[in-house]
Amino acid sequence: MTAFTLFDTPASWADARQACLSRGLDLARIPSADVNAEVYALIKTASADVWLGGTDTEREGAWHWPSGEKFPPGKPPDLAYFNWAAGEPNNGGEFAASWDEGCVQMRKDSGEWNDAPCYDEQPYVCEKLAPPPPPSPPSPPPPSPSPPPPSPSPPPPAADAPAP
Ligand code: MMA
Ligand code: CA
Repeated sequence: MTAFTLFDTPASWADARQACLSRGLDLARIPSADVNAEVYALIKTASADVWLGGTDTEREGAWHWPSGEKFPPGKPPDLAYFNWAAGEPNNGGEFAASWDEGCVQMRKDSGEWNDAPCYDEQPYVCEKLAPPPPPSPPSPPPPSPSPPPPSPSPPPPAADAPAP
């Protein structure tokens, strides 16, 4: 089951998110190293670094996924997982006076994350949204027939016994 799809069409972060939503998807959320590896593998063929769903545009430094879950750096309770490249997020670093960096891209060469200007146009990865949990009526306990106990295996022949 693959929950992620690469769209190798350059778009700003906001346009990329709308494009995902219009397909019943959302920009990718990366909650674990396993998922990071899955998305990194998916974007090996991308033409450029890709947008993920992370953003801090509402409040500088308050990184969160489209689901609202926060991730570091930040204050607990956060998702524990992040994969920022060394020195990131830097909100532009030495260029911070010229532009803001409020959206998370995954670098195709390393799978690491960087904060980048949200208006940059780049490919993006959408994720299939989890369906709402089904209503759970009270269910009767499952029948539990106890299987017959396994028959004991015959003892091994004694080491010095002749083969039958
Ligand atoms: C670029 C841009 C930034 C990133 C730095 C890292 C020059 O800016 O991608 O988001 O932090 O590179 O050197
Ligand atoms: Ca950056």
